[in-house]
Amino acid sequence: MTYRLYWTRHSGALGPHILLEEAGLPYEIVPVDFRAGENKRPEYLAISPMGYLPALQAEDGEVVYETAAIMLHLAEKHRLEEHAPGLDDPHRGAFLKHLFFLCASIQYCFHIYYNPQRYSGQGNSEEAAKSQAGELIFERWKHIDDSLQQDGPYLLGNRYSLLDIYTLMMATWFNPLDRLLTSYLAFNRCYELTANRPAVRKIMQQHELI
Ligand SMILES: N[C@@H](CCC(=O)N[C@@H](CS)C(=O)NCC(=O)O)C(=O)O
Repeated sequence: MTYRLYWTRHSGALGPHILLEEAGLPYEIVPVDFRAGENKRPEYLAISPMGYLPALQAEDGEVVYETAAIMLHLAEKHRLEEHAPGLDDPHRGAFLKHLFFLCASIQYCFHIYYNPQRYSGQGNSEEAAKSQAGELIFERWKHIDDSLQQDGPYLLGNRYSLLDIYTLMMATWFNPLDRLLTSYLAFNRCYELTANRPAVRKIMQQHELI
């Protein structure tokens, strides 16, 4: 079974890409250049109706989109308990809390940051929407850093998981990344530990991030 990962460099494809690599699952990359509008072509909309990247397709044709859903789906389907605590695992509640916080409270701000024209509305400037989204992300990152200070070095304490991949992925979208790394030191440690894992380094190189 070979997965197809609909992919573009330095996007939400980074997280699923790292997870596929770390888990040693067979996959192929299908490049879709959203910067060139390829994600709005009918062929791609048939796979991901909002035109969002990434999307994951299994050999039987099943498609999963939404970054967090793809990662959770892969982890559960392939029993990657290291990456996603199972139903009876004492870390399950903390895992879900962090995962939903990352995608529902932070990732959507990145969507505004990178697409301010969709959110600014009449009479409001795109620049204001973008700047407000960037500051919200920065403020909310404190919650990640606080959690890591209380119980680090990873989001589940001593246990590395897909949450750390997800956090690293979103951090690479922050401009400038150094502002997060120098303001939030517990996060800085988690980022370094995660970024130095061989599979993570390999995929970050492929996304031209290092
Ligand atoms: N909630 C979606 C957001 C996906 C998203 O915004 N992807 C960006 C790339 S990182 C994209 O496809 N942008 C093109 C567009 O919005 O038209 C997810 O988590 O997958």
